[in-house]
Amino acid sequence: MKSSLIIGSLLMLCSSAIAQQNYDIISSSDSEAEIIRKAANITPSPRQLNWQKLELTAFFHFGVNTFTNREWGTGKEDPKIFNPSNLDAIQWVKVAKDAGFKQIILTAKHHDGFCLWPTRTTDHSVKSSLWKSGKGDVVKEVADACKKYEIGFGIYLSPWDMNSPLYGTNSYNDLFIDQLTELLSLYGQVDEVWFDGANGEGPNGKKQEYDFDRWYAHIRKLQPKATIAIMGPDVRWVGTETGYGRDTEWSVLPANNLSQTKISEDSQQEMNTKPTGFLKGADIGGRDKLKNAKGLVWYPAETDVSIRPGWFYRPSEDTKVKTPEKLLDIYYSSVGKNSVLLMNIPPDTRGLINKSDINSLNEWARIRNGTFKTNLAAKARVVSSNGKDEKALLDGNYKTHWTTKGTDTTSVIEFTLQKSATFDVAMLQENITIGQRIEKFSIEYLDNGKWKALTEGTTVGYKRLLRFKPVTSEKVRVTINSSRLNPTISEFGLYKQIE
Ligand code: FUL
Repeated sequence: MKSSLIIGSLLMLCSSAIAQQNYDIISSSDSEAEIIRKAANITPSPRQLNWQKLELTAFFHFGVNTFTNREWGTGKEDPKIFNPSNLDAIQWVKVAKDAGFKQIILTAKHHDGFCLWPTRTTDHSVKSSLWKSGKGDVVKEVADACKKYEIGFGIYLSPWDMNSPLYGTNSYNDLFIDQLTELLSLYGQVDEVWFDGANGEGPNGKKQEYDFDRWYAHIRKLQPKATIAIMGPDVRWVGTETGYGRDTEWSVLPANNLSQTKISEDSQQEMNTKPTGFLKGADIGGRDKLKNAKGLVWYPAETDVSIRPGWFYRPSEDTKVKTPEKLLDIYYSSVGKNSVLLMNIPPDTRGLINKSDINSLNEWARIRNGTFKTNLAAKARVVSSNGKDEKALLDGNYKTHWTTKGTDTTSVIEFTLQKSATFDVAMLQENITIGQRIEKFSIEYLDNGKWKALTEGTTVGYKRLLRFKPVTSEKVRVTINSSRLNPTISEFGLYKQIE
């Protein structure tokens, strides 16, 4: 599929059923100032907004690779090797829910083509395995567990299929549609469909031309609320699988640079550590990137990472599970940088999440919950230069926001705490239902009557978290140095990270 067609469908699909617009067209007569004004007014679609608010989502990579200790299978695996001794999807989902995840995504089919549900499209599935004498359905068990715990359910369906004899022919696109039909109509609500970028050769050495347009339209028809991620129009891959997003993260990007083909080529590696292709670079949506744009689109970043070195479970990695401190750092560098975190927690050969992973997740959740429980600025007195609705900054309601009067794009907001407090984390949230606008800000604190620099940043977006050495003060001020249009802030917070 040509990338220009994908971009066309990106724009078309983004536009369906939205009140405000999550894209805009640039005309050749638009000045640079007009392009920036347009960018500042682009807003997420309702499904993109709901997705962004999840903040934490989890991946379950599970399949034949779990039993072969491989990252990528071959497609030639005997389905009989899939035989978890004690599979309990309720345990998986409870572990995820307890750790704060709001949605999970299951690898219904990975690149090896083995299907975790008894599909009618191939025998290469749980149906041919020894597990539950071929009568089991992992997709159903996970979907039901998500309903029980009231968290979102998503599916990963790998376009690349190393097993299907049809791969590399037009009929594969039909087979893929049939697989989508099963997954999107037999298991209740599906909240996210995740298409991997990896696209290698099938069993006959052929590569496939994916019919993305047809797949997207089919998903919209069967599950209109589902976001389509990565090789899809709603959610963008941040560009690395390390868990670390960029400091400057714009959700509005030039549409003409969005080559899905390029994403696909760039992800032909088992574990990406560096941004590749057009996703490379510290800032992919800044003014210099927009000035030659043909169109603009809301295309927010998702940061995916595994809690272990690999995506699938291996016993040898039980001692290499990321520590709670590392997970915390990843949290600040993904959720705290205008992105949604997608963390993989791979079930083991028993079909259970391993103790080592649970311990790390629980401790991580304890630190996060303890830290963000008390906003030390909650009862502060607020004044701002040429600003309005200061109360909105601390009302705990994302929908209300502070902004500037007239056409001001800069401002200083001063917070006087009820009493002096010690803090080492600051939080800012822009109201993205108005648009993403802030380009540069700094935060200072009053120390013995003198303002001292605390931290600074560029973009804010849905959420920006900043860590610094603990300081004790009763006055803090946020300076917005530059913004694409009137800046907005929905919420502000100061916190002390707990031990
Ligand atoms: C990559 C895949 O190749 C990995 O195996 C994994 O599924 C990851 C989430 O995406 O592109």
